[in-house]
Amino acid sequence: MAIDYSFYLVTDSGMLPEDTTVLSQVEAALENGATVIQLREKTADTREFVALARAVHALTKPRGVPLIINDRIDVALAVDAEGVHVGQDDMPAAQVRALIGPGKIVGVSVHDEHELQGVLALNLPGQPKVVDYIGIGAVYGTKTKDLKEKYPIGVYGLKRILELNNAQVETVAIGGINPTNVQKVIYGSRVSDSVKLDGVAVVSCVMASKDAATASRILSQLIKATPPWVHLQQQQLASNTAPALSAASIEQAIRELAPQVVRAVTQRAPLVHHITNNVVKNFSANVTLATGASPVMSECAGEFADFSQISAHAALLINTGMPFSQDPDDGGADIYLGATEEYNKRGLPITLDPVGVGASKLRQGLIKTLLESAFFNVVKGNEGEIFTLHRKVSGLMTDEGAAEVSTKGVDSVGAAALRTSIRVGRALARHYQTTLLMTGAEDVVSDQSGAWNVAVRNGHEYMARITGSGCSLGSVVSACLAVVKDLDPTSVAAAVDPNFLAATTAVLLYTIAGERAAARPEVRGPGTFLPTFVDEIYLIAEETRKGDFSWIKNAK
Ligand code: 3NM
Ligand code: MG
Repeated sequence: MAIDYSFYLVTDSGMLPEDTTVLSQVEAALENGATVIQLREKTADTREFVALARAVHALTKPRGVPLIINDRIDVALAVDAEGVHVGQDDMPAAQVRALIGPGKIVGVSVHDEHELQGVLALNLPGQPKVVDYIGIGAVYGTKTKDLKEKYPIGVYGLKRILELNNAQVETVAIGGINPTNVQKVIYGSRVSDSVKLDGVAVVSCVMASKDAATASRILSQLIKATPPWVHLQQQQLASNTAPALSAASIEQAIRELAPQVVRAVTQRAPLVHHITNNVVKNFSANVTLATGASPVMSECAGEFADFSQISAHAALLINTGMPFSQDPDDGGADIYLGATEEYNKRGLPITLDPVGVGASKLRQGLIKTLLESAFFNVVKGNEGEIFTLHRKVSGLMTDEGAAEVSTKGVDSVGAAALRTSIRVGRALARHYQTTLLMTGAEDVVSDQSGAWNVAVRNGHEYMARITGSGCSLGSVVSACLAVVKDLDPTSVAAAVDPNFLAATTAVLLYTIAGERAAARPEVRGPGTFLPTFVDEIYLIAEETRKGDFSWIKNAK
């Protein structure tokens, strides 16, 4: 009989809130969507464990939910549980199967490719399975289990294991999974319609919850729902084999559509919710207003849900220039993830600006957690930041190109480096399934399929001499993202990825405004440039609103 592994709860009596028991938490989860229960009691005496197992079985069995016992084959046999789960240091799976017989479920923990091969080798062709499913982890850092040397494998490590398993045994992911990241775990690891996770396993997000019923219900809904951002991923899967488009056809599409995006910003006045750093808040707010959009700045988790519902045209910008916490493991990722959850689940666009990712390990950990937990429509950064993402965060970097990239500063790009930039941008865009914008002397945009790549040559050196010009470009990207869904990008010859269109439009508006400002007679240096730059963004937006699209002719 097929087992529904989709919402797999693992118990832990060591983290129960006051006035709850393992039984009460399990019952709340069963009433709210849990499809498998694993009893994992590392410290219980045998008699106590058997009694608890019997009581839990009395809850699961009438509901048709399998009860799986961690490690203790004797306990599983004693209560006639539906299965056993063993770790790599427990009794070998073949022995477990021999003891509990053919009709039961056997699961094994797997942390890497080597352990996967060990498990797959046990299942011989033409014979009943020794191992039915694997628990793959830890996906994220977790305080529930001491994982010793075993680092979190991340969503992309998980995906590699799913690929190698190739649906030979069923799969659940475990480790640090909760409502803020569960959809990324499920969809970010998906290889194809048939090679994907069968379920997610959680401990603390239910067992340590004061309201296990609500926690379970929220998790169950997220597991069942298809996230609004998934259609973009599917486009990517479909277009992975598409040939790269010619530069001329990309340019033609952008010239046609970019003014329409800017006009939509002036018409819709989208909300751009910033979680950003103190240095640039004021400037970013002014730049946002100049485009015709409305800025809001909030780092207050309690209002993220409300902000994400103020307008159908809203976008979130996350700028990591001021991490929230001292925690070297994640730099306060919880605050950011509270916001990404709200915007992701409503299908509203999010931009990530990984400011200063090269500066500290804390930021690298934070940004890795964000990229592996949420879906970002656009990731934008300067050359140094994007190369750091590639080299130190993504795990993508091979020796190929390493020397070339590592010797590059953040200030200038030569002709050879432009090729490197495009290659790195494209690799990251595909890896993170996002549009990637790398700013530099030439700004490079790559869409998530790798088919669309463009380099923009507009701008002025004063832009690098005022503070916040990179950060505020993120505001303009977000404003464009918030309205781009209203356009019909299929109306041009080649269908344009809307995220790519928004990012490219923002760069063009921003850098052409910079050029125009620098050319004004009253501008004598960065100080006079700054207010004039804001003026020119405003003036371009105003011209465009009135139907004058001529500024786009300056695009290089
Ligand atoms: N096994 P939480 S991680 C029980 O990687 C367990 O094998 C893991 O707990 C593995 O959902 C883990 O609270 C703990 O992070 C998962
Ligand atoms: Mg064990």
